[in-house]
Amino acid sequence: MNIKACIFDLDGVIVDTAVYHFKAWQGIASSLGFDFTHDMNEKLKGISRIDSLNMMLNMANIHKTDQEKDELCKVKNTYYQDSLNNINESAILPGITQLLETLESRRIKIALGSASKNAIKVLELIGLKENFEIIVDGNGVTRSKPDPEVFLNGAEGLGVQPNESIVFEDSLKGLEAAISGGFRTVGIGTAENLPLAEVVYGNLSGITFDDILAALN
Ligand code: B16
Ligand code: MG
Repeated sequence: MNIKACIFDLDGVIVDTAVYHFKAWQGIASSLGFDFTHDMNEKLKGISRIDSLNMMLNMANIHKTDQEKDELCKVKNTYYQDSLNNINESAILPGITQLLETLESRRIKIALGSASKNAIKVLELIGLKENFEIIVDGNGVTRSKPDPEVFLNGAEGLGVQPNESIVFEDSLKGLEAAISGGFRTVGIGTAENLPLAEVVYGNLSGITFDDILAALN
């Protein structure tokens, strides 16, 4: 195995913002008169804003026009951006800072592969923007995860092959994207929620890069 790069998802892998997406969607659901549960949220993780809204409306059997959907997406993003006021480097998830330092010292390339259009703002707020050589986010892709576009663009930008790169993901849709693109995979979460990952960690606290390489071998 010759790993040359790591490509990280943002929300739920680098930073603890998945809960803010969840709360923002809960606000939208409650304005539409239904409860949005954790189980429903798990299905939305990793996909674009509009795809998330469409999935949520389908779950609740609610029909909206394209214009109404556009408005609901704007309101959801306002809720989400309001909660970003609380974000600073303390929201970086356990083990991430240490792992990024190790990767840099071992000259392993680092990219971001996120569905979020707020990715750069979040990276700036937590002070990690400069750690990423390539940032591919929701503004730079045309197809949402589980399409591999976001990760393939990241690998291409870094000049590495997918099978030389590890994708770190907290969502099933993101893992599907990584696998169909031919990447190695690390899941962040539970094996129950992320059965497709080659290895799953609850978080990366105390997990070294060598631990990860050994687990993928
Ligand atoms: P935005 P990731 C994803 O980010 C989130 O998991 C998902 O919940 C969110 O709907 C999506 O970004 C779009 O985010 O509304 O900020 O453009 O996990 O791919 O880093
Ligand atoms: Mg995520």
